[in-house]
Amino acid sequence: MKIYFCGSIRAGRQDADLYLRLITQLKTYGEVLTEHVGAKELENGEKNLTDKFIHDRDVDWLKQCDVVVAEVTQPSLGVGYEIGRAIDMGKRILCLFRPAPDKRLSAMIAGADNGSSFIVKNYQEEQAAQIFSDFFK
Ligand code: 6IA
Repeated sequence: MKIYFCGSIRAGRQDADLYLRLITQLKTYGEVLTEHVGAKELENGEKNLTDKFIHDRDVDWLKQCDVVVAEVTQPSLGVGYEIGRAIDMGKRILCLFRPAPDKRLSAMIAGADNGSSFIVKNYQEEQAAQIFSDFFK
């Protein structure tokens, strides 16, 4: 099982620690291709990559993956782009959103839920383990 995890990078790193904890759980279900999304400091090597290299490598990983798991609470153009491309590739997708009074999920993500191949879950972190267990069974 190859898992492509999406989370905000340039759109803001305030949830990076949460991404790392979610990735740690996901690793019990398969190989996470995008572990760097949860990295505390993006490694120096990563910083020297060109945008074209990052884009092409990530699209290649998207093509290879079996499922996409996206933490969508912090809105990110890159994550939205990855989700759109993944839908087009016919991937199974799980989007996780932490509701808050000042946050509303884009209708283009919330409205894409179809109950099977595209799932959107409002959640709190302590519910993630059960959500993953249901999604991967
Ligand atoms: O628009 P964003 O930067 O928030 O997009 C985040 C999403 O795009 C993530 O889910 C990643 O899969 C992908 N992505 C964006 N930037 C990178 C990156 N390096 N390396 C790998 N994947 C990326 C950027 C490093 C740079 C900030 C120094």
